[in-house]
Amino acid sequence: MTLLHLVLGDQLSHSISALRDAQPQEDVVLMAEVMAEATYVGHHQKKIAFLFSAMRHFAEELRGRGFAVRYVTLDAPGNSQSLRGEVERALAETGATGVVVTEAGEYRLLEEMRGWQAHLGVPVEIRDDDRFLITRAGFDRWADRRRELRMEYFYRDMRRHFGVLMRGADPEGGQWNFDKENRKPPLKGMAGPRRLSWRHDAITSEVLELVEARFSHHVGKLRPFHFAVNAEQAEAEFEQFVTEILPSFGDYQDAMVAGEPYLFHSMIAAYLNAGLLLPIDVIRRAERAYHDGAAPLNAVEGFIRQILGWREYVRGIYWRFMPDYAGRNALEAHRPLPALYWGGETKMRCLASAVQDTLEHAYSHHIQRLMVTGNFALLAGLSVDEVCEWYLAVYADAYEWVELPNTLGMALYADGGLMASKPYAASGKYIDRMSNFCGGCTYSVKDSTGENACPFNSLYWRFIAVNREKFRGNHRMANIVAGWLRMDEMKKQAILARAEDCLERLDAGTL
Ligand code: DLZ
Repeated sequence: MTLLHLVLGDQLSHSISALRDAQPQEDVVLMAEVMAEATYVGHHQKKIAFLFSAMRHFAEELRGRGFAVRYVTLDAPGNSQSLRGEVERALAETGATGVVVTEAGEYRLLEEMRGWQAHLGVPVEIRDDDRFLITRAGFDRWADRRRELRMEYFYRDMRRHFGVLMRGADPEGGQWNFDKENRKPPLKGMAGPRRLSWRHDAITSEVLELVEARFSHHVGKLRPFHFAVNAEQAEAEFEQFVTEILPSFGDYQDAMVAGEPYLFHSMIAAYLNAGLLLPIDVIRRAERAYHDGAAPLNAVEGFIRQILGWREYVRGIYWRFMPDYAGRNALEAHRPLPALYWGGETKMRCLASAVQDTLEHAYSHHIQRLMVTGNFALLAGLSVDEVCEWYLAVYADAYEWVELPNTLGMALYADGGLMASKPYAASGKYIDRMSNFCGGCTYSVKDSTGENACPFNSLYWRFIAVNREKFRGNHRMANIVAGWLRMDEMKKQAILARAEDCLERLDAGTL
């Protein structure tokens, strides 16, 4: 009895549950490049190239392990251009009598998969994605017991459960988190180390040509293309991070430097989220670096928190609150996404730099995402739907399960505080402290009013003024709202006038 084992583009792990009991002699593994997945948002060209090349390399590895792989390239004759269509064709052409698949990472696709059995007329087994360290049901059990779903408490429970960075019942170093040590501004002239870069083999070269031919109208720059495209390369990049970069990661986690998109960040999110690396492996490797004395605790703990804490937590939030979550817009933000997010001109150096990095690399690090592009979208009241779609499209690591809570919940506060205890709103002062952007900017970060004032400053106060009733019950916002209410009336009017001027210029593409 032949079974069809479907492996999706972000399920490139040999331990994936869909392959758990696949029989190389009898079964068929199906992988398919389809327009439905490549265009449900306008993915960055590099993201498509990375995924197609990694999929093709993974298929080769499976063949090397003796599997019969039916790999459908985008241009293959007869490609129906949808996953269901490819499953249907494969069933008809291989005589397989059932389908096995690991649950999709996105709600829209999992919902679709749930209808496959009825449509296809054969059993479709949908298995848990056990690459994550907590199941969806496990997260729900954790959440059911709580009034507030704060990441910090989830993370502590995960540390205890997996015994990561623990000394008996206590956290290593006597503290759960070392954030206070992890907020150093960049040093003058600071630059990140040179990263590994990979030669294109025949598979990658062919994929780059395909993407050039079919997706050149998509956002971003395709070349130079330097992503790892298989597990071995991804592991080598991670090993470079652990040995050369991790020691500085903690201190400068929140620092931003113009022209330095990576600084001391690991850049492994795209590999983790596509399955080339497994979370438990990278957590254990980082922990070992601490115990070997190769990296300090503040760096290792900060790194592990991102993976054992944030990554698992946002996935739990996503599945617990979808599909309602995607429609939330607590602050009623509806302004159309301005052209500058797609590379349009702006004199704001921080935004221009974060967007430029994004378009060039399909990457920018978390503090640029949260405190520059995200913070600006929050303050300017940009449409939640459009901002979420932008983040989903432009980053090579973005799938809705991770993008939506991070953008809608964390950056835009559109879930009304379900994830964050207060909005991540900041004026230009924060950006000035944590970056070297403001020195070379047209706008003056010291000013809130007048034509040269940094737009972040007036927009920040406008954001507080407009939403003050909504923040009334939030004790963490009380002082800020009080600060606005206490401000001299003339000054308030001048700030609001400058904010309106900024918004008009934003819409006109002249900010
Ligand atoms: C992101 C993506 C792209 C661009 N293309 C494909 C594809 O052609 N075939 C495929 O199986 N998966 C692709 N993916 C990843 C899927 O969109 C991803 O599996 C779902 O969004 C669920 O996370």
